[in-house]
Amino acid sequence: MILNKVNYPEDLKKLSLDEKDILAKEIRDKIINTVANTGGHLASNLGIVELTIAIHSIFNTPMDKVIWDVGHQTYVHKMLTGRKNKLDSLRKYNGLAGFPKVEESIYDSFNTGHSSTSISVALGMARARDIKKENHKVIAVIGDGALTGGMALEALNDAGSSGTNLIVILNDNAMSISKNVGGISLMLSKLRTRNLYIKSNMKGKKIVSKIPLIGPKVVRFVQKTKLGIKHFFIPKMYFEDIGFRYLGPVDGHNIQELEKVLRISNNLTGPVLVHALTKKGKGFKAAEENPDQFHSAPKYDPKTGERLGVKKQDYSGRFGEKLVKLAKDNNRIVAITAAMTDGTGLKEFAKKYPDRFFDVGIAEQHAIGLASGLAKSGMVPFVPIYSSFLQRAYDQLIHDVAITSLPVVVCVDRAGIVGNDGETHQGLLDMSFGSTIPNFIVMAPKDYRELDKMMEFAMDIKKPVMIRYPRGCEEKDFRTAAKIALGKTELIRDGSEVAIVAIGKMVYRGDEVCNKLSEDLGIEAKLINARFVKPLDEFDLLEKVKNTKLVVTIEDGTVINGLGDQVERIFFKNKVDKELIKFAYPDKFIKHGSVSEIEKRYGMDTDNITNIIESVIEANNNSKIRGING
Ligand SMILES: Cc1ncc(C[n+]2csc(CCOP(=O)(O)OP(=O)(O)O)c2C)c(N)n1
Repeated sequence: MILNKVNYPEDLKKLSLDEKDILAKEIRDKIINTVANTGGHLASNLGIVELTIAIHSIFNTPMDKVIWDVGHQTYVHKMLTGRKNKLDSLRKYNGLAGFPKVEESIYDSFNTGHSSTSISVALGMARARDIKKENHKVIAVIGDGALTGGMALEALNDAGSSGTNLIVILNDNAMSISKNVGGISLMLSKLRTRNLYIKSNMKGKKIVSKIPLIGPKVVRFVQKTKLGIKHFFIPKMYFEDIGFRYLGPVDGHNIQELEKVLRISNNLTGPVLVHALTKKGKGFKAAEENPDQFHSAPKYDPKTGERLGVKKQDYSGRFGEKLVKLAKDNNRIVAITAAMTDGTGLKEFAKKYPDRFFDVGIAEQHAIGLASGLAKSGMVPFVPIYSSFLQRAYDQLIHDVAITSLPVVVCVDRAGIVGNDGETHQGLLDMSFGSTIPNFIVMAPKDYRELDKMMEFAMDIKKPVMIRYPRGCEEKDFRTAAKIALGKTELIRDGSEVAIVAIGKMVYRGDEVCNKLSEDLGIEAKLINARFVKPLDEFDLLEKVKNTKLVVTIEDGTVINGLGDQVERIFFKNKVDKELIKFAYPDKFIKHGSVSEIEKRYGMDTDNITNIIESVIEANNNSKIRGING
């Protein structure tokens, strides 16, 4: 095996081109077999094998800095930079991260996870290098999907006119998670045919020149206007017009060609864009045929590609199903996605109502801006965005939606701990930042039925609303369908000793804790479903907890400014003297691992919550007894 001989880029540099081709196959096999067990971003990694080999063959990493956009395509890079023997631990607790991490390797120059950041970061590093009079290369590797993001376009705009030495490698597979969309994608698809155009042009010239009398004239005319035609047919001019030297397109699976073009880029000065054409899922039939399904793959059979485990309906699926139902009776409902049609459950909506569906590319800011324009003009936009990606659009939520109090329904998918994708993908901040925005209503359902109710409520209330729900399935159907009233909580279980106020999926955790308290100590605890983080009806909450001295909050978010803090503020404002324990995640970035491992690590599991409540109750009882006994 060639792979056995390769641990670091210097080993790669000793290989012949033939050996590198064999290595590419071995890397693919290893990734296919490993990701079958760990799950992960299979298709993007299979598509970038040769390009990664070429990058590490030509550039002098880690002196030269490579910034991987999104960072989901770095499994090959990790294998070639000293981590191939740890690949089995990918995305697992204490294992290799699924994204670049500076704390994991000196070959990871920058942490990524969200899309479209690489060119900005690379330009920053290049400018710092120039100021410090250093002499290394900075390379941004960005996909055509990520290039649709506003931040990437802002960076191209800045970099192009900067004159700074910077190499942008565009890994163009014509796919975002699903098929790429938008004008940039159209421009790239014209560029992809560039070689074909030149070839067919030559062929055409030969044929036309053979036509008697008019033939030569036509050829002369074509030659005279060639520049204009070139502008028309070959829009490489886009990159050149904004200040980049454009190299390509090059076959992204031909290591020899790639090395040739990267060598040229390495010797040029100023900003350079290398355009590589790749195939997502390359070398694994199932992934080539369904690259979207293997973008972020669950476990699968490495021989057949059959996905293992039957996929039950999850929150995103339920959201999509309900939206289709609502849209049937309300033709003002529109849906917007930022390149996540499938992930957010909008596939069916897109099929049923193509005129009311908008995929805007990886453009969360624009998605919210677009929604506000639609809302101002009488539409009812539903915009499902993953919690961590919604962070991008904080200002649009404030400036475009909330200040005018427009009826935009932001559906915050993957809220809370998401698990294996780690820090960049955990959805822990949305309740906290959502609550800071005046006019926004922030709510979370405990199960699917309540999600349906909240969507109806949001559609009717005509105000800015966020509804947050977690990754995965409901844990329990609580079978309550009490009407939603603004700010009002819902009593799920009655009790006396302790009141547990929980929100979203943590209502189930509260339910488990109640069961355990009952089993362990024979205590009946009160369980209150908060439903709202904001507004929280003070009178309603105080009334529900008035008979319990101990109040516990449980939420799947940061402890800063979440449900617990809202409850504490209400107690403080109303001078209510109660003991409050807040269960939430600390003010930290939380690494990758399974959801249950993370919950345990941060004391958010049923056993820990119950133990703490029990110890407080016991301590209080003892102190009471001590008090009685003097
Ligand atoms: C801000 C943000 N929004 C959405 C995503 C989810 N996401 C991860 S990869 C991806 C598609 C990236 O496409 P591309 O850059 O072409 O890379 P490819 O996987 O095709 O190689 C998307 C939408 C993200 N990571 N960041």
